Amino acid sequence: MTTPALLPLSGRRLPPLNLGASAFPHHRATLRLSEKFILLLILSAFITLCFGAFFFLPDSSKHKRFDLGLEDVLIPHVDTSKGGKNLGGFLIHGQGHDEHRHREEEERLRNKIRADHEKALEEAKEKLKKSRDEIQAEIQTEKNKVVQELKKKDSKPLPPVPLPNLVGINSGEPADPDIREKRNKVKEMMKHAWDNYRQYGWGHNELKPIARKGHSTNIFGNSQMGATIVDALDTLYIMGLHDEFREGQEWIDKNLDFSVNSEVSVFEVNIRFIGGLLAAYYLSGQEVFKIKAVQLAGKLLPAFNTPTGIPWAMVNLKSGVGRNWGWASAGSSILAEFGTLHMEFVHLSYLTGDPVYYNKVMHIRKLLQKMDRPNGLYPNYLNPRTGRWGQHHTSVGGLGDSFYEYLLKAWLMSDKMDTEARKMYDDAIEAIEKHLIRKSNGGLTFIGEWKNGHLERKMGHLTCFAGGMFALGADGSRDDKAGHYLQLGAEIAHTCHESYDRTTLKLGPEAFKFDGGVEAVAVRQNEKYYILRPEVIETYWYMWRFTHDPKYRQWGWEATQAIDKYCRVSGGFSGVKDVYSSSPTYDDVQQSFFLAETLKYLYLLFSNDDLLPLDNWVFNTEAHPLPVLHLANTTLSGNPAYR
Ligand code: DMJ
Repeated sequence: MTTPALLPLSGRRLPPLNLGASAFPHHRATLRLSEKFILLLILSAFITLCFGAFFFLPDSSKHKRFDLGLEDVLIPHVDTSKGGKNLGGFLIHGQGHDEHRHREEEERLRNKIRADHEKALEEAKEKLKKSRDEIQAEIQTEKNKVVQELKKKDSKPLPPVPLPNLVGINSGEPADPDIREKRNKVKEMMKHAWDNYRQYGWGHNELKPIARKGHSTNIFGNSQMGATIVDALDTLYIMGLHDEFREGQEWIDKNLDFSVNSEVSVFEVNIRFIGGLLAAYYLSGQEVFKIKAVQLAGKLLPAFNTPTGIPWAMVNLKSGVGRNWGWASAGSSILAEFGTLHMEFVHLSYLTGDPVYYNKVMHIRKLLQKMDRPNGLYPNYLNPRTGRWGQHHTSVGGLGDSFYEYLLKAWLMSDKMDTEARKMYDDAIEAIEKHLIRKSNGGLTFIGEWKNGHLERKMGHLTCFAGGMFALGADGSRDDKAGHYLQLGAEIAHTCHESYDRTTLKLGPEAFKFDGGVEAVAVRQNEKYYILRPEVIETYWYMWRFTHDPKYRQWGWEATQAIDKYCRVSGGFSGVKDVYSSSPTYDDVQQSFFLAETLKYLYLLFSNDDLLPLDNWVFNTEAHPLPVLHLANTTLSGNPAYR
């Protein structure tokens, strides 16, 4: 005979309990009624016992749910060496004394849970007596407390390091009244740009000077990070606009917060925010800028978590998740982006004593050194997953530009000790001269772009920065070709000036051609805009510093007047959509780099050379000056400064 199957509490069916032959071998025949009855009695007693055990033994998960630090109390019971056994959460003790202690403990816990419940209920009742506003105010106070605590934790002072030699932070006032007047005009333009941003776009990333409201783009993510404030700080300082500088500092101190769920461009945030904050720190000595720069840098580090260590283009500041731009050659990272971190990251390691930043950028350099380069050129795209080049496109303008700039500046910033960087620069420039630099029929030197095996005879406004770079790198060049590179810089400056001079507004187009009878002129409608970019003026300034040829000040003044005439509106400065049109329309954006770079380079052009001398300061690609670090060879991992 077989009894009906027993259903355990879990609901899973057990195999039928055979109480026949194997259970009672002497009664192979059917069992008598009385025996059946006794068996049933035993069974029901057994079931009752199981139920009792289930309800009365302690349930550890139940305790944990209301636990207020009770775990510590429960854990010692799981000590099997003292005779207790841990059976899937149930504790069974072999000794009576332990059992007693255990029951007492259990009772204590129950009482505590009960008391906590009652307390919580009381508090809830109290809360409900309050008005909605009162409750909200209380929640806000609690939140603020947490934020303040976090801030205190994040704002710990960094270990002091010896400040580098900070020379040349002076007024740089020129003696010549005509030059002084021009310089004052530039300062007035800065004030106009700042005041309007202050009034209409404060805290936003940029300003829409016509709509008179804030503006932003995806490079800054979806948060109001005050890009214009951070980018403009050092220009304000240099110009002696100290009240404005203090306003900016106060905003940064109180509002600049990087714990935001926002996906930003690693490159842009590095050059504008970290570069801007570091420069503001070195110029003013205000600790807050250094602290903010280090906090932000920490948020960028997860972008380097790729199979190769080549960082993603974008990173979410909160989650640390990175990714690349959808348009960049099959998910590649971009040379000018991952190759434009070195200056800022070396300074971060210097100021914090933490080698992590330095190691990240040196890893990129080492990886690039190992790679084959088609014709000695660096392609613009590199896949961070495979470590292989993407599309073979080389440019000294957009996508490539500041990579070359940072090789040269890494050498200069290390007080010319980082000879590895200088060699990489020299090699790259030789290949660029051979494959990309040509003379037009009309005798204009231009830098084209290498695209899939052929040279495109087009030059971007962005490429015009290279005139200044060649001049800056002339001293110390291979085979002592200083004269040659200074001349090359002058030729590029001349070509870029032509690109301005051949327009109606005397402002340069975004890109211009040297093809089909066209020289230094934009052909396509979507290349005719000017968005307040600095590169041409940047080259004028470097050329001025190295040659003192007055034509550079003259060209700079032409650009100043054109910007003031055609880009100035009552709400700030705006880009224009067509530099060949006599009635241009505005793009309604006041770019943060207009305050960081364009106006700063103009101001320096009309200042004395002892304001931020180039022997002591190196300007990052966003025109933020960083001091030369007189360190031992920064390419050596044994350098004590980075140990
Ligand atoms: C700036 O943000 C930097 O100069 C960058 O290197 C490229 N160009 C823009 C301004 O044109």
